[in-house]
Amino acid sequence: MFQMLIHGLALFWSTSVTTLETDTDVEVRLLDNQNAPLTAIFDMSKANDRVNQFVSDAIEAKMTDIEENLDQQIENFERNLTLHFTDYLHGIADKIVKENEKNKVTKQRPRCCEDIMPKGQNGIHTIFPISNDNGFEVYCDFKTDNGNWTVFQRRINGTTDFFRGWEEYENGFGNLEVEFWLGNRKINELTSTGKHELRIDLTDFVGNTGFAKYSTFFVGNGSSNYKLTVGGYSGSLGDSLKEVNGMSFTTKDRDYDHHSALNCANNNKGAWWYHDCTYSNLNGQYRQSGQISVEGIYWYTWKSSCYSMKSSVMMFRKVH
Ligand SMILES: [Ca+2]
Repeated sequence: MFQMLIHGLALFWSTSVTTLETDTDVEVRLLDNQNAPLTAIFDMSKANDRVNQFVSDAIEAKMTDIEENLDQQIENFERNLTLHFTDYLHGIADKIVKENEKNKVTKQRPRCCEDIMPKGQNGIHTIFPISNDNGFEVYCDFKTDNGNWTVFQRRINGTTDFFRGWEEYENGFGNLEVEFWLGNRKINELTSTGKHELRIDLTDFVGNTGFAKYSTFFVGNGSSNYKLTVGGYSGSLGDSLKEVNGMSFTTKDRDYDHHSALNCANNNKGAWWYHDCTYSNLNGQYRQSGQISVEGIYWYTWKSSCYSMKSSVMMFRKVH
């Protein structure tokens, strides 16, 4: 059912629509203002053409819109991609420049005593291990046995107390020019990069000297309680570290030794990689004369545990 207004007649028409002979003719029954039946025949062929044209125009317009829109989106995408790619390339270039600058600075910074130039006299230098950008001071020995040694322990006159607790041994104490312990954390840091060897030089009170060298030396980190790895002995003192290889560090306030009945640091009045307890005690008590019991600075395979040294120096260097 449908209604439509026809100009000039003011007729209302209602009723069904019937298709005539051709597919395009449509008969519509109408009523005039006296209710007399009238019939109007519409030719729908043009209407169909117009509908087809309208639909075709609409599709074409829509397609044009879509094409224009797509072109715009592709253009935006290309522009954004170019911008992002340019930013990305700039980012990479910046990183390369920064890395080169950092490497330049690193190259100028000595990582260990071996990197110090020129060598000159033994003495204190600031080094910058890989894991430590701030660096710290160490005492370098450029003379003994072809040099490049980092000294990490020295006893020469008893001016520094070595009977100390865990934290002080961890951080280090004393005076680098005189007597000191460099510190377990730094020793770990420095011996962690590459392979290192250890050298120990001892002097007694009548001028005898001796040395012990170990081709392998490494001190573990804090979570291993600064476990000692040492081996490959050579020298004149005998091997008094053999028993303590693989042991953690023990101080008077941290007992990691294997003696179940006592703390070896208290027993030997020192701090060391004690087993149960030890053939070496180079952080023991300083005595102005050599005679003392197991509390002194002793090296059992040279002078038993009853003789305390006049001097002790411990140092390491990188092995190539
Ligand atoms: Ca113990």
